[in-house]
Amino acid sequence: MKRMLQKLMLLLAFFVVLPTVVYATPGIMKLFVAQYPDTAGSQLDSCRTCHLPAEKDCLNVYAQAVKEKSFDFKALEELDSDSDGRTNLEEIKDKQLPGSQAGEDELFVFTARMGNVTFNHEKHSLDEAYRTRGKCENCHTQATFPRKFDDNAKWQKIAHIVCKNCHKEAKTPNAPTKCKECHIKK
Ligand code: HEC
Ligand code: HEC
Ligand code: HEC
Ligand code: HEC
Ligand SMILES: [Ca+2]
Ligand SMILES: [Ca+2]
Repeated sequence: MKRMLQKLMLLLAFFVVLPTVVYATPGIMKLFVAQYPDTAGSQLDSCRTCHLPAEKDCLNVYAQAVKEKSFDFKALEELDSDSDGRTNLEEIKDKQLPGSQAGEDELFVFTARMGNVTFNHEKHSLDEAYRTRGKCENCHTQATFPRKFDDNAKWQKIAHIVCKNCHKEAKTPNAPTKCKECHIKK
């Protein structure tokens, strides 16, 4: 349990607190980029491709499949590991994340009939102005959002409490409180 915790802290440090630090075990990262050279320098050229959102042993659903197939990337190309309707290969070709429903790193778009809500996770977790700096529990508790972006789940109730309340308390026009400020129709 303690080891697991240490591992989690380690990963957390790499992905959330120190995203620019290069870590010294890039082996699997290199394997991936060698398999898909077009991904070099793209958002997929990042540990996040396989390690966020961590589901089991610090691996996301794509990485679990990678491990299961003993790093034979081709064997997983036709799967849709993250259930967002696109195969792993289609996503990799488009530089989209095969193990997460987020379209871009740290940018979650909740599709809604009212208009889509775009949530900037990085700013909400790291930027002082968002009043959450480092306090993951402002949003992640047993009763609120899980640490996995899932656009297929229904978040209206929780979002209208957690997101709206803080925005109201923040008392800044930068924190939207009106329907059409959060729900943007294209
Ligand atoms: C293509 C997917 C992929 C990428 C990209 C990737 N990893 Fe991994 N990583 C894995 C898999 C799969 C395992 C588990 C290997 C095993 O258990 O045999 C793993 C294991 C690890 C572990 C060991 C965890 C443990 O259980 O001890 C660390 C640490 C780690 N990766 C860090 C990184 C870092 C840092 C990067 C970026 C430089 C990275 N990984 C990029 C797939 C990936
Ligand atoms: C202001 C609210 C907020 C704060 C603060 C916040 N998160 Fe999140 N986080 C979210 C929401 C919303 C989601 C998407 C949840 C969903 O779709 O159910 C999410 C998703 C995630 C995911 C999954 C990413 C993915 O690609 O699926 C991880 C990992 C995560 N959070 C970690 C953290 C950590 C670690 C912290 C603290 C450093 C933190 N969060 C702080 C709101 C927040
Ligand atoms: C703990 C407080 C807090 C929570 C919880 C929170 N926000 Fe915010 N949010 C802020 C603040 C403060 C700002 C304005 C920051 C500034 O002054 O630039 C903001 C700004 C925004 C903005 C506009 C600027 C941007 O970043 O795009 C959007 C959209 C937004 N939040 C969506 C959400 C959604 C959706 C949730 C729930 C999943 C949420 N927020 C949860 C504090 C919060
Ligand atoms: C702080 C941002 C925010 C504000 C303000 C806000 N919402 Fe939402 N709303 C959300 C989020 C996030 C969801 C979750 C979307 C999902 O479940 O994928 C949501 C979900 C919904 C849904 C269900 C999903 C759908 O398909 O439409 C409805 C309806 C809705 N909101 C209506 C409203 C109305 C009406 C208002 C104004 C009274 C409002 N919202 C204000 C963020 C906001
Ligand atoms: Ca997919
Ligand atoms: Ca995806």
